[in-house]
Amino acid sequence: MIPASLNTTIMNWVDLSVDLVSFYSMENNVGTTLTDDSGNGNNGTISGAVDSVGVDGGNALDFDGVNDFCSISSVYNGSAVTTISVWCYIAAAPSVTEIIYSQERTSTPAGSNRSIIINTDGTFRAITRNTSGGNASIISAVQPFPNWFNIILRQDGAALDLDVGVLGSTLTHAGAAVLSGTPASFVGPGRIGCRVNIPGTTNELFFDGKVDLVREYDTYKSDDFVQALFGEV
Ligand SMILES: [Ca+2]
Ligand SMILES: [Ca+2]
Repeated sequence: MIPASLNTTIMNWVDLSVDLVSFYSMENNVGTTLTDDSGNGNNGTISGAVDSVGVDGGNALDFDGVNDFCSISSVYNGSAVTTISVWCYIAAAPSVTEIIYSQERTSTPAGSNRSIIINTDGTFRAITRNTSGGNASIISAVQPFPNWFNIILRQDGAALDLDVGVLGSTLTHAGAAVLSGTPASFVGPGRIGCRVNIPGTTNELFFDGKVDLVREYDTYKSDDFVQALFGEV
């Protein structure tokens, strides 16, 4: 049996940069520029969110739940195959549904999206869409607040997975779902901290909490890989 400490070391050898499309460590933002640390130049724009202490001991962005968000226009790979990992700090279950991360479909109806959501009952939800607007989604167990959480959405065409980890605890596979129909592809504008609609014109479901270490990959990563993502912090 491999000791837990050694196992952690092995997981840390996984190269988290392979297939990386974008990475927002929040360490290198300048003014309203959300800096992509992947080297792919997929910078975004910060609207309202402010610097705060991150899960990595560095910086995070703090969203007020009122009108703060980040827009990412050029990041997405247009694919139905992805792994998205987000760390977020949430003080308590929200009084209204909030969107932590969202991407827009290329096909109509516009605004239907692939999203990571925090529900009022304290569960997380991952959702994706087909080209007709139908969806598949997974809802996690009720989470312990306040905490930092690592939420990982994986999609491989029709297959959707959600993993949720609590800082200092374990990463748990929350479930899997199968999408009917033809999986939609996704492009920008994406959002961190609200849903993909034009802010100010609809119910944006703004996120109240902190976000750090956001990564998107253009492949469906293995269970070992997502454990390594969780083990990074
Ligand atoms: Ca604000
Ligand atoms: Ca950080």
